[in-house]
Amino acid sequence: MPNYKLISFPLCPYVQRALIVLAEKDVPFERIDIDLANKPDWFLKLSPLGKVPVLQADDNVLFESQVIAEYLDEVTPGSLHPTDPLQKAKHRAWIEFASQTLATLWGLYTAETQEVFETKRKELLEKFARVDEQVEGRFFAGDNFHLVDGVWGTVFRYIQTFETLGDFDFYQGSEKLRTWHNAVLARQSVIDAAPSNYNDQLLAFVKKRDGYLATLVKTEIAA
Ligand SMILES: N[C@@H](CCC(=O)N[C@@H](CS)C(=O)NCC(=O)O)C(=O)O
Repeated sequence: MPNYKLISFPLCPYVQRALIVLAEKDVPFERIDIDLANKPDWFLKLSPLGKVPVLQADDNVLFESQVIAEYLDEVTPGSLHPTDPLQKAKHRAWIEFASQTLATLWGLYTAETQEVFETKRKELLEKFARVDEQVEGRFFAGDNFHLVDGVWGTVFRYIQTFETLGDFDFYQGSEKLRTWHNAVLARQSVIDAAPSNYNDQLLAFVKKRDGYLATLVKTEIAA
């Protein structure tokens, strides 16, 4: 197996996507965290888009979290994708939908006004209602954990933190979504993909952005 190095940033949901597969597949790797506000030159030379995660496999450089996740899944025994091509394509489609949901979440927690926040919250409700129709069990496709579950885990982690700030009704009372959320967030690979003080770090970030959501963060958070 090649020598793997994952260039990372602690709060990044896309980095978590790669970390979850590395943990699920028990792949040894070295992790290098960088400061995204002050990207090192060596990183900018390596990363065509200037974004994390980047995976170095010996001298080969891979970028884009889903490319990295799929590669790691393919070169290790077993698969976190279904074998049936149609089901696999469906999982990939709902992974892309999770990426779009992450973009909406970014819009929510950086919204400067309550009005923009509400627009983003409504967009999120619509997205969760759409994915709710697809969920078939404890996990996305029943009892087995797949790549798609890990990716949605990075969405649920934000929801878990934001739910401490108010009743935003993200899942509109859906038992199915709540069960899926709980099952994914209880998975060891998903737990270990974020720092243990993730909640505080995310709230500190929200405070620093000083948008509408920051007004709901009551306590002083040490960054
Ligand atoms: N589509 C990319 C998104 C990665 C991404 O947006 N990473 C963020 C951190 S979470 C980043 O590196 N941002 C730095 C920048 O845009 O300058 C992927 O899936 O890998």
